[in-house]
Amino acid sequence: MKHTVLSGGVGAARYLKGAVEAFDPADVTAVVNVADDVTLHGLRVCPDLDTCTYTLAGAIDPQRGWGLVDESFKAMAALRRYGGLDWFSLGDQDLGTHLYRTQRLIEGATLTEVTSEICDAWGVRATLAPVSDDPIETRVTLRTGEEIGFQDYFVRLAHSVEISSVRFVGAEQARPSAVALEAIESAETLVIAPSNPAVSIQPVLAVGAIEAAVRARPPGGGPPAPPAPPRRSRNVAVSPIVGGKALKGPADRMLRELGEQATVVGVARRYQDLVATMVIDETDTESAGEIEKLGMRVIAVPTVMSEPGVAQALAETCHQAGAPR
Ligand code: FO1
Repeated sequence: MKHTVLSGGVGAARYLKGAVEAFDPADVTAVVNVADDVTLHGLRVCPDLDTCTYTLAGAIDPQRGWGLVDESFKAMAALRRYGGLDWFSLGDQDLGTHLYRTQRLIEGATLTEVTSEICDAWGVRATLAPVSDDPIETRVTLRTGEEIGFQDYFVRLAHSVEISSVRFVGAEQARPSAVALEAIESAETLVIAPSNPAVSIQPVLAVGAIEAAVRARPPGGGPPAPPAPPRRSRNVAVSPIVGGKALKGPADRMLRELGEQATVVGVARRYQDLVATMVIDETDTESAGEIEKLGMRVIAVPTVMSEPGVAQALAETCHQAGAPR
């Protein structure tokens, strides 16, 4: 049995924690977004990979959802003294991860290799596969017309400015990582995690071979087969929008600013060609009919993973929904 999850940051990390409780962690692979990655102070920082690693290791700061628990920020305070770039808070222990990763990349290791080494060191038994070892960079165009980097928008400006579009520089040329591609092709179940569809999942799918592999998975799981078009791959997506709101972060506002509906139906529209089953929260049950009209099967269950046991049950539900029958 293999359970593969297209992943961004906090929402995906919580889902993965449930998946490794539900299944043998060796059977769980996350294909992780790298387009939020940034080089600061000469260090390569990979927020989504680190959020997944620290969460699976039980070491994430539960309040912030990023960085390590019991963290200190003395290096940042020292940096501030010199007027250095301090809007992106790198914790003292977290810095060790970025130092190690950067040195290994300089030595010629791939991001896949370094990530595997970091996971081993934290005792993480699930596989975290960067979607690509090549750089991909999310760029955000503001309503004003100015284009800035993702972390500039997300952290420096606290995502408080209106946006009009996003693009993923390098995605077209990026080669999929071998581990990611194999995990998608061989998975019994492929799940799109409850991550921001516009800036966490889209840059994963923007790697052409990754989207093609997701589409090429065998059909099933949806409504009865119509004569045409062919049934969709039996993939499953979990909505990160519950009751019209993002559980964490600005996904709802971003989707609206990008001209989409910030509802479970809007999320389903994004994924309608890729998945046969949408998993939505119970509170959105009334939207099931509209999603079914898109030709998808709907499963409504508790999806708010701050409650104990929810993430594990969610992973089990997704696995059953996406496994061959
Ligand atoms: N998010 C913030 O809102 N402020 C920060 O200072 C910040 C620092 C940070 C450091 C390391 C890391 O791995 C993540 C960090 N994040 C921070 C979170 C992160 O940049 C975003 O939440 C994601 O990129 C969006 O998925």
